Amino acid sequence: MMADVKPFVLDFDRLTGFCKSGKIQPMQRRVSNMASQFIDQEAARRLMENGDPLLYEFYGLDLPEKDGALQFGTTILYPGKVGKEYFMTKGHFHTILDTAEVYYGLSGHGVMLMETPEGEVECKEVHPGDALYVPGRWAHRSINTGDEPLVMFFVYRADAGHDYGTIEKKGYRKILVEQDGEPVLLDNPKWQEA
Ligand code: S6P
Ligand code: ZN
Repeated sequence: MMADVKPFVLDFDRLTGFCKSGKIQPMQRRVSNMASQFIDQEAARRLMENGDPLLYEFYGLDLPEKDGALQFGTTILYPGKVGKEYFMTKGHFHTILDTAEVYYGLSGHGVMLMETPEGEVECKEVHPGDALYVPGRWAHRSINTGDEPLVMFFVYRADAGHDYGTIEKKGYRKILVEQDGEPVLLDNPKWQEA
């Protein structure tokens, strides 16, 4: 199978993150795709009734999920808030838990909120030109704290897989909300031990 993959080039715009030739199309996630993750359920409901805004888009490739292969693409996370909580990605552990990922900031700025199954939490800012290493075992969620799209390139082991269920059930331990115009990390009141 791997032998069938020939070298190829994809033309990601280095500011917008979009594939300029349109050779591949991004996946899209709206408020309704992850409404239960937000703290302010009333704000989420209002947004869904008012156009259900696009939170983010990201590219994935149709490559064999083999441990010798890599998966890569861009994430384009729009600015905005649900209540006081910034627009964010769903977030996930990798199914093969101990598989790492690298993100590279292209434009905009925000943070990557990460946590381990044991409860260690890290929050790292990403600006254009920053390369962020997400070690294996760390769940990762991108959060846009700015007022323009946060665009990042990512690459990870192609067979890593995505465990969304753990985050969907338990939530993240921390949330990032705006207080007096600044991002503040708080305990997630909805977080539950499994
Ligand atoms: C995949 C990588 C990214 C995310 C993308 C969307 O391992 O971390 O491609 O898939 O940023 O986030 P999420 O949490 O909806 O997959
Ligand atoms: Zn990942």
